[in-house]
Amino acid sequence: MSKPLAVIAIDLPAGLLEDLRRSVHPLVTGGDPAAVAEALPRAEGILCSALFPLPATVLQTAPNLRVISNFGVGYNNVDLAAATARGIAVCNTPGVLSGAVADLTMALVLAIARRLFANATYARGGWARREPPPPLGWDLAGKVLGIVGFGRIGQAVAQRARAFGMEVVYHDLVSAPVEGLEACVPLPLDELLERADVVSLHVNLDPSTHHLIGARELERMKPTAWLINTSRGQVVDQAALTAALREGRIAGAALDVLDPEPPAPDEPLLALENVIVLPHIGSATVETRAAMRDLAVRNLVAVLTGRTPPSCVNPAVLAARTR
Ligand code: 8YV
Repeated sequence: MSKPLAVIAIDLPAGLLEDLRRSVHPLVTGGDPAAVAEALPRAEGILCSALFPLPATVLQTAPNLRVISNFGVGYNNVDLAAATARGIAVCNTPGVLSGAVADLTMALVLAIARRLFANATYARGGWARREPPPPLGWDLAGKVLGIVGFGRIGQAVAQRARAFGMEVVYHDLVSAPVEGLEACVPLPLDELLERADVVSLHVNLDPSTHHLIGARELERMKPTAWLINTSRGQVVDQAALTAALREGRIAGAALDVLDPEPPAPDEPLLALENVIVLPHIGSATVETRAAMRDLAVRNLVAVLTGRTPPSCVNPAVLAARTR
């Protein structure tokens, strides 16, 4: 029997590609957009980065598609309604990257609190002159971290912040106590914004979270507070954030995600001193990227060989197939 055809739009290590070839025939490997577009009309599956856009117009070019296996937890790149209507399973890689994203978030909290970037600049410049002294930071113990989105990643951040002695408040649609995190306090969003010394965003991007943080929300934050975003750029109204930062209405922002990515070279946020921008590296560790690749391959192969994938966001599609 011939093997199902798939587009593999990320680089896979040789061993994993060999495993995949046992049950799937890769039409393309690697992320060349022209090669991917040419192969899509024949593909039954696609494995791609969670940042690779798959709107309905692109899905229409792929009449044989049965599975989209995202290399990432976010799946806002896919028109889920259109995929579901077509019976296409949409899979993602939750869990395996929570620790890495939480570590990065904590690194940013620490960098903000201890003014790491300002002090590193000082060491190269003003240290020899000794005056003024290096900028002072602040202790984490007793400070309030406001976590918006208390899913796997938000909870992993909370565990780390609690270990540093921070108070954690959170906002989520569901606020049932989480085992081991009973000390974390659920709050309405406005109250969280008013209380937090650092606000950190960990929501999925969907219509309900698009521009969740805009001018009104930024207005509620303390002038000394920082905003961290490691979720998706579009969760924040970037123009409103830029204005708030320029006018000193909040102290600063640490952004691992922007809208769009990559930003234009003249993106104003890149030039502001009270902003740290990183190039979307939340999951970018050797171990985590390997675990994400494994899970994405398992999802793809499972659907294409008629088995249940480890992680599917529209499982009703699979149930419908077995009926
Ligand atoms: C990207 C991510 O997938 O998991 C997500 O939702 O945004 C990231 O892990 C990764 O950068 C690959 O492009």
